[in-house]
Amino acid sequence: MLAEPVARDIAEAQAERLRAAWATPKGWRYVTAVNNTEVGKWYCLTALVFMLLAGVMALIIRLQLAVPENDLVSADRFNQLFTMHGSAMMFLFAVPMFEAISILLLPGMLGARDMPFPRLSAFGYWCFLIGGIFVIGSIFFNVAPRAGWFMYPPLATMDEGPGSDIWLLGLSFIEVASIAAAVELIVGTLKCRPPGMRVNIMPLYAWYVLVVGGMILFAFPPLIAGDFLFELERSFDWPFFDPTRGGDPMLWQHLFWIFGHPEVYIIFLPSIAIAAMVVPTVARRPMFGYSWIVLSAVGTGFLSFGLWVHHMFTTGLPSISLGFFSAASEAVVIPTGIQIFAFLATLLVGRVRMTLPMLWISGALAIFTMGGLTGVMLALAPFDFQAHDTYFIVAHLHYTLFGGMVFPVIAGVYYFFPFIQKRLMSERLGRWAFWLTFSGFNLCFLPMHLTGLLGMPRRVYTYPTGLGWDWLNLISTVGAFVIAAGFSVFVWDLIRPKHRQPQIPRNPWDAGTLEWTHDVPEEAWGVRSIPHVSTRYPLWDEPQMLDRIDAGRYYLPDAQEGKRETLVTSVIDAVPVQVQRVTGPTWITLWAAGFTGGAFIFPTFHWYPPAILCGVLAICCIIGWLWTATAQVPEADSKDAGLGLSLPTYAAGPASVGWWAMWITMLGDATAFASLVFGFFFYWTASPDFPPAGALHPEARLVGLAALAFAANWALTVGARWLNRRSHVGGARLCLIVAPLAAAGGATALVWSVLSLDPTSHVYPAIHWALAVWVAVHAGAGVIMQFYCLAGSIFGKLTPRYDADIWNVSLFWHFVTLSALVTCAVLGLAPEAL
Ligand code: HEM
Ligand SMILES: [Cu+2]
Repeated sequence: MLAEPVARDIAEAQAERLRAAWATPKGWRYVTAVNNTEVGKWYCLTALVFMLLAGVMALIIRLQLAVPENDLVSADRFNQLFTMHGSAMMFLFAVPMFEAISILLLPGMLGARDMPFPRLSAFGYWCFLIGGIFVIGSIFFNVAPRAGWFMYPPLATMDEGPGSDIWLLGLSFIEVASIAAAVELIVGTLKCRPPGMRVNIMPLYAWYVLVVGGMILFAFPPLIAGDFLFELERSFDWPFFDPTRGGDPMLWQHLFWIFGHPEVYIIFLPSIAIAAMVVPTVARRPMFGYSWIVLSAVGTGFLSFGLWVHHMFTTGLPSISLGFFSAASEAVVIPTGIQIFAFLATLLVGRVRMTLPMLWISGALAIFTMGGLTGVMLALAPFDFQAHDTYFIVAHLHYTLFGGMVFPVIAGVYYFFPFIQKRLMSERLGRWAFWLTFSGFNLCFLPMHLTGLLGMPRRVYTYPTGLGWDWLNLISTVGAFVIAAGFSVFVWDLIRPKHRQPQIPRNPWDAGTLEWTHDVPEEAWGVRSIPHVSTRYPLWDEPQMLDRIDAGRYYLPDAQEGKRETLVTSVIDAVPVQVQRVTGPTWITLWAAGFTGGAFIFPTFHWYPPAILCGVLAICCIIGWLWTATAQVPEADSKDAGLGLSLPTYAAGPASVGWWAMWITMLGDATAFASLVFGFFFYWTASPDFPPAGALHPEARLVGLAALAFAANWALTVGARWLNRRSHVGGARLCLIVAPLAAAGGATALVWSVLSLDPTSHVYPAIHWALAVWVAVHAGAGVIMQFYCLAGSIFGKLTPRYDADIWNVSLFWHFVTLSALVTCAVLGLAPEAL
């Protein structure tokens, strides 16, 4: 699997062409870059800045609590501070940080040139930046959300001012960006591995990306569905969580924690993934128990969806469910323990070098284990009854989050810094930072266990003296500032100018995985040529690989057409199947993100016309971006990919990465829809007056009509694809003209069927309305897609041979038709059944 060496001048000419194709824009156009290393760096830095801001808020919280009866900040300010601290740490730091690091490193680990959809990563990043500034910025205007990071109604419903709306809309916007990044990462892992890298030899990090990406896909949508309901309640008074009109605040708690518990593992698993890259390198031996780790990671992922009720032990649920969820919460210790023991085993049998990254990993293990132990205590319902909503919880959650996230991420920064800069961070400063942070952390949070057991509730802005809490709080505050000192040292070390420091060669830690072949920052092409891989640690097993990659002796050593290209391989065995053209620098993603931001941000102030305008403009930008850069008709059907291999340059349907992305996105979308349906049945089972006596029901005939129209639309869309494939272009276009009419008719009939119901009167009509609106909005998106295909067919972008677009659109409609039919069944049949 190696090409003959080529003459030096030919190799240089190839490299020049690659360099030109992958060049990062200079000057102010730099912001249009979409390359994963650039976007990944911005993403990491932004998440870090948000974390520092949230950290400053924590310091203010701690100052206020340092002594009893303090009045440094008012009660209202305090509420804003802890809400924003928690929300920013979770939504603007912990989850995005994983995606940021993955965007930066995953293509490297997989020997790919870039992610499959670079513009999508850039779009996700800009959405994150805009949304994050909006959410965090609210604290400077004294309008920040203040109902706690889980926004429980009715507190959050009754809160005057835009705070709760900022939380709901701003964070939904960021969640959508998180899902986009997750889709990209999953497809990247499944389809962009180097030839030969079967799933059972891919780096453990990639496995964790799959597991965590999948979890994001199933965990975030319930929260988005909840946000959707909650915002409808706040803006239009639809009473989803208002018990006086049939609503139920418990539904929010369920939806929130169905998201919220997996979220904890979404935060924690990527840190294990970082450790799984660091530990084998410092131990100088392959990771022990690879398949055990993979199985446990998958197992943790699954189990984490069955634990959410342990956050709701005190809400009066039946004791049978307390017992079940208590046992399930204890059970998750097993897969978590297996992963930790696998690390310990690797360290035990290896020759460990206590480098800086390893130091931070050891700190992480110690702290996380401690947090895990208090977790085991809290999973016992009777203990939780005592400790619930006290400082014991604050201690527990910070032990898990610092051990399971902050420390491993910092280890990752020390470990991967030379990947970005070819320079090492300072050993001396690193040790100072570690010991300050480690001791400060324990000084701050260890006493909180006791403060909590002595009865101090969380989220109180002050407390009277004489309860035995005074000195404990003072110690915690001192600890918090010691952490801050540790962090300052770390951040200084990170940003201090290092150009006088000598550059070191690539792979300073002598690691075995492919990311260290990347020649950053000099070369933006990722890898000079894409190697064939047959072991888990290719750089250890084939010491000449680096030189051969650089000599262009593997796949895609050239960019003959001046296009950005990477290899697509099969899902399980990584057999090369396609040369994928990936997108390059552009302004349009920035515009698209800006307008999408407007569409989410204006409604927080109830400015609907500009919001709608922004929405329309965002759609225009996205259409423009897709039209000009995706599924382009290639100049030739196939091309030489090196090593005598000729590969297609275009793929449609299940062979294409776009189709996979659509599938995965729609899984998430279907999960959000399922959460709404869950809401319907939740009310039905939990509420005695659902439907209320004498309630109006949706117009059954209209519902039936809607179902028929949606079915017809589906048949027409699939028919269009079928006809187009068989070169009946005229027939296909006709279908694409009639189908949108059917879809629009279906959506109209559905909304019409609920039109006489007053959604503000009771939750029964409100949930009908919510389902109808959900389907109608999706139908609208589907109609735009159908017209996009029609235009493609007319202007030669979609032909019988090159038909990826219509495959993706049919796939979209499979899902939306299913949700439309389920909605019709619920709306049409429920009145009969209830
Ligand atoms: C400098 C380090 C930190 C300090 C001193 C700190 C301090 C605190 C304190 C004192 C509270 C309780 C506020 C109250 O209940 O009144 C709190 C809450 C919280 N913290 Fe931190 N924290 C730090 C870092 C973090 C990190 C890194 C994360 C997550 C990655 C985090 C996530 C949270 C969450 C989710 C809450 C709950 C907020 C709520 O009750 O709504 N914290 N923090
Ligand atoms: Cu939990």
